[in-house]
Amino acid sequence: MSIQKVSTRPFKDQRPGTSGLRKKVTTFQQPYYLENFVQSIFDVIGEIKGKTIVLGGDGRFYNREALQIIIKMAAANGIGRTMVGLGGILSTPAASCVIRKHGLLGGIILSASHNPGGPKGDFGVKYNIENGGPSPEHVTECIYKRSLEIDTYRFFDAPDVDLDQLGENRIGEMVVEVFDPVADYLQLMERLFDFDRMRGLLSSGEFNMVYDGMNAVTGPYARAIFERRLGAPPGTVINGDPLLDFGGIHPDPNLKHARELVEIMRSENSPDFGAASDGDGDRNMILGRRFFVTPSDSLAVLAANADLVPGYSGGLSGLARSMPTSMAVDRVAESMGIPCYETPTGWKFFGNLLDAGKVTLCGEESFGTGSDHIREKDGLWAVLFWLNLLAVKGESVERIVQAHWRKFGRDFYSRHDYEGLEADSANGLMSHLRDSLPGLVEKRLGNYEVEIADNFSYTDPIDGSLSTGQGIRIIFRGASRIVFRLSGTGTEGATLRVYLERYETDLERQDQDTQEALSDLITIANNIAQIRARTGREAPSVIT
Ligand code: G16
Repeated sequence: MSIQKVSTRPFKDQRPGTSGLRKKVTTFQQPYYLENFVQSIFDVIGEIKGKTIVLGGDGRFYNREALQIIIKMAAANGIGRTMVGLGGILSTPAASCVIRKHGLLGGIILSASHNPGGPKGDFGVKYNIENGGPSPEHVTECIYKRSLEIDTYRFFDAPDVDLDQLGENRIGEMVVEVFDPVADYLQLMERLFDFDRMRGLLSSGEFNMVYDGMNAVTGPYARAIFERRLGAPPGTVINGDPLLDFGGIHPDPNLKHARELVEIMRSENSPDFGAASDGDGDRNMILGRRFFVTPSDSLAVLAANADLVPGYSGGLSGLARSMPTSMAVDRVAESMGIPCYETPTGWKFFGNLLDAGKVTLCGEESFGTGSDHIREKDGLWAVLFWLNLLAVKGESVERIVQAHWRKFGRDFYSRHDYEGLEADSANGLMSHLRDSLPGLVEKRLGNYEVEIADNFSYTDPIDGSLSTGQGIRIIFRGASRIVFRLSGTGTEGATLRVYLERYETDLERQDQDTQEALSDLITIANNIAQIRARTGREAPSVIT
């Protein structure tokens, strides 16, 4: 066993995106690729000697191999203790929970989130800092800069650690602790939610639920929580074993990819409540019987009813949403007399607000919801929040949402994704939009009058940092909007996201079909962005 210093050369493509470095598995398998990025992390995060970090991933292909490499690099870099989830499993929210609970230096999470897995799928590495949240931009920028100049990495040449046995191992001076990745997280959930009440609901015989783990990381957590702790019958959790390729499922909990769950919830005898989470467990989708709750509505409903849940009954300090998320939650904040912050896309932008105690709940249209309990969005937390509400209110998911619309108005909302576009045409479309902005203000487009047309920028209220170019906003009078931005998480070509929102207070018109309600805005979006002409696409690849 010995420490080696290995000579290497930089790769030029290791700039972290919206959520860490995400690339094809085959890219990560190139010699030194993973090593360079991990060494770049260790090189820039400050004093690491003797400190503790947590490691784990969503169980996808290359998870175990990457963990063994990172463990040995951690030992060679002087880390004192590395905690690794049993079987290499650790959900993103659980990683955040463990970092905070044990006061760790940080953690490395291996996941490409909702992107497909397997030998031809995607892989990813993300570094979370001591507050449990994703590295802020200035840290990811340092990691990237370091990755451009790196010429050596450190590696401890030692046998692999057995990741399937709980307990302590040693590599050189470093202790490797293989720990139960569910325990701390479950304890935190027990503090926030009324487990007795939820248990009562699930054992009443009058209520049933189904949870889809999408063969990804949340299966073991969901079985422990819903089936063992809350007494739901075995089989409540479907696709509950983390598999290397997620069993061929694209682990993105939306209406297209969570097909099995969606079919169950549309069937004649559907359960009362359905939910799913993504590859690494930070996203959530909420369904009632033949009823889909948009993530934007979900955030607004949770905020409006937070006083019914023990962890939030003391009140909310503020709310936050990412810019493309619907404005439904803004109205809840207004009615409560608390602030609502609008941040760029990316959970890292909530970090400072949460740390400063300015925000209690926050969320994004991209199926992410969370609170100040950790510094990541949290899929199972959102499902438990809903379950707790259902147990207290004794009403169906649909009724709860419809009552919300009656009180606050409804934000018809949809996202149209054009995936796998040629980067040049996607960039051309965005630059055409940027050029068109000045001419759009005050213009009438069909029945809509443009109030604001800009490229969103954000000044962090806590540290004053400025983030520009965060998406094109066309805001119409009467609180309807179209937003355009390019995805920061894809690994193939470019993905254009078009976010459409129309606010409706007329009760008679709140029952329309969403796409129909948005049809005028869809036409306007196509026209101003010249989507067909510039991308050659007749229709979006995914509509959520
Ligand atoms: C990541 C971030 C989210 C963000 C999403 C946006 O999600 O953590 O905060 O909303 O990306 O993705 P895109 O840039 O493709 O629109 P995840 O679940 O992939 O970590």
